Amino acid sequence: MTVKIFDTPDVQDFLKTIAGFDQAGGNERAKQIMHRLLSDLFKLIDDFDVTPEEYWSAVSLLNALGGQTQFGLLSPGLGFDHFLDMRQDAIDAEAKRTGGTPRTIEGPLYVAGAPEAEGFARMDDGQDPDGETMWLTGQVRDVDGTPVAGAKVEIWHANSRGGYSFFDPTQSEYNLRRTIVTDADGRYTARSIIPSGYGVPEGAPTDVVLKSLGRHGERPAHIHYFISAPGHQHLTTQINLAGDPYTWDDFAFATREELVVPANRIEDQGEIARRELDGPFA
Ligand code: MBD
Ligand code: FE
Repeated sequence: MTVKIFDTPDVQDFLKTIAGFDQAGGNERAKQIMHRLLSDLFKLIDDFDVTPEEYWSAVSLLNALGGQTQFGLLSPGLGFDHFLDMRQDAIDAEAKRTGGTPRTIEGPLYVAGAPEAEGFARMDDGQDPDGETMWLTGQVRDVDGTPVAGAKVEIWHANSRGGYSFFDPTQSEYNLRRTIVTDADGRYTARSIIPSGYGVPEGAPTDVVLKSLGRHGERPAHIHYFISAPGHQHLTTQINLAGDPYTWDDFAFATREELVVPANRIEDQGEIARRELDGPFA
């Protein structure tokens, strides 16, 4: 036997009271949003006949997520981050802000305050025994194609085991995190190591949620970017290294066709030696 009480005056009045509708203080937008959120959840409990046991197990899961600061990790897995980007894309399209590299999600692993360099930076600390050297070079251009000198390029990525400094205690501070200011031609170069894909920690609360949906928590190998310059819109994006089995099966839904880039293996021993000696390379 099931009961449905959501539409009763008692429940509807109760929702207004909880959301502070009869109180003078507080914030009007907070009241409206909380009222809608609780209404939707109360209705869900009614519609699905959610049991007290199910409700308290959800509370326990939320506590575990919060206790391990994993709301920010589950969020892209539940598509919120990408949905916010889809909305931002629509806002840009409406304002006729078109062209340029597409945005994609920031993710939960950015850390401010990375070392800053002009034109070139070495990003890795040389401590990853499986780290294979990667040269990363690019040019910041405005939507008309004009190079932007002095643009800030913030780059962060995982190591050969898919771990990020600050979150992976085995890595040194700011390993694989740098801010590079573009040169007179708008160019930047980084020497780093090839990142591996990221996987949500096995058994973590985020993993429990994904498993309950029959989903995995894997991301393809990727490199995060913030690009900023005075007078220009900030860009948050990533590139994906082509050929990863998870390129089109990213648990965080961040892949975009234009952001999948091939990596070319440098075989020429002379060029390898020259790069080792000279660092940046015109
Ligand atoms: C990551 O490295 C990441 O970029 C996202 C979006 C989620 C988890 C780990
Ligand atoms: Fe990432």
